[in-house]
Amino acid sequence: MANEIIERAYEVAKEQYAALGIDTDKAIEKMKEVVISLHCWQTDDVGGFETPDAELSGGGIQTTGNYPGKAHTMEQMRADLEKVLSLLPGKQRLNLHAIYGDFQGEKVDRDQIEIKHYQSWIDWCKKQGIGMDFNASCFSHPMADSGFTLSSKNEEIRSFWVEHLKRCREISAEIGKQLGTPCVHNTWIPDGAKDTPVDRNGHRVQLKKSLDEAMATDYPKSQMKDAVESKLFGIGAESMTVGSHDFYLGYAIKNNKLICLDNGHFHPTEQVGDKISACLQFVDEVLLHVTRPIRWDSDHVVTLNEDVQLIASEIIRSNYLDRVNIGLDFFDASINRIGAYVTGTRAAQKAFMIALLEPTETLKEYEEEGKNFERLALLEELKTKPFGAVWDYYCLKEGVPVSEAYIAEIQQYEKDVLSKR
Ligand code: RNT
Ligand code: ZN
Repeated sequence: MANEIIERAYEVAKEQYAALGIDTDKAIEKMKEVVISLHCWQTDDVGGFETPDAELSGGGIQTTGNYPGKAHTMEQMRADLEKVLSLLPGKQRLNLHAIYGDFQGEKVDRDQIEIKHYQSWIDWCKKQGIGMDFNASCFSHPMADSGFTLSSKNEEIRSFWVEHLKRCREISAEIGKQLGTPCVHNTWIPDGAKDTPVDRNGHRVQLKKSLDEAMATDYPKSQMKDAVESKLFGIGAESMTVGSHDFYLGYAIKNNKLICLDNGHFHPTEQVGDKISACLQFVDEVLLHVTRPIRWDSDHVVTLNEDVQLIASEIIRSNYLDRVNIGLDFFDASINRIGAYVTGTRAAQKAFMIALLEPTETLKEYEEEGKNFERLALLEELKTKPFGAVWDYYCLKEGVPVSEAYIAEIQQYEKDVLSKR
């Protein structure tokens, strides 16, 4: 598309939104505050670098597909991430799992990791000018094979994971310190039961004890922030999840932690968008794992659907951008992974841009006056306003491929780089 057409379309869109009282330039400016943390694990199907060609195993999460070209080494992963960053407008962060350490061919077990194993990632982030988030990896490990980690009744297993978590938090604090932006550390564990357990309580007592032990050290909020991620069920853990939403919401409120809301982790008709303003009455911040569950927590590539739209709109309507940390959590191994990444991230960004182009004040007025037909009608009409022209112009201004132009760039990258792996 010629720049001139993009600019012309933008001018028309600008006038149309102005008629609704919306300043599109301001919306574009506000997109600076929409910082998305890129989950590194879409580049290699949650494999990690502990052993050559490590694969996701256990933990009730699964990737499906074996599309060629996945990242096998740190260099490949960084090249992929750089490609992704070059195709996205706005600012991002990196979200790294502990299994992606720079282990230099050494076998470093999870209870042995140190800051030195992540220094090259910190340096990489510094070079990119981005912040970094971190995650304990409590899956794909023999110590997780029993189905229980931090909630295990086996003391050897439990203390192994407590040590891992302690170290991950310490590493996170150092990451935040070096990069000058707080590192959000997320704890998710797969613990649960395939069949109806009798001692649910026993495991929850263990989990609380483990979290208390692992989080005993306080770090300044300027360096790291803890998040805890709940889940409804996992494959092989269909009957009970120890770290359920009730459990972690309680833990987060009591201990002033962030609650992580992954929109694949609830009953299918529950809306994470609805939970944001509920949780934020009681916790300072939330972390989001934006994903697309299909029939189960399938972690499909995010698309611009109503679930994601509600999440974005709720944040913008309530002016909560500074209390919500936006992360992604999808991993599709059946298509070009870089393409998956860029499409999914752009979809999340688009949802925020649409939210920023809403005449919220007018809608609120209708609502307060009981004019519910008017509210419904305006919400419907907004769906066909020329949002795409604003999005395209934003991409143009940001110097990234506009609209579908990124497809060709990814095809080229596949030809030049991915297909040679
Ligand atoms: C699993 C959780 C968790 C993981 C990542 C890899 O169901 O969503 O966030 O997907 O930590
Ligand atoms: Zn998640």
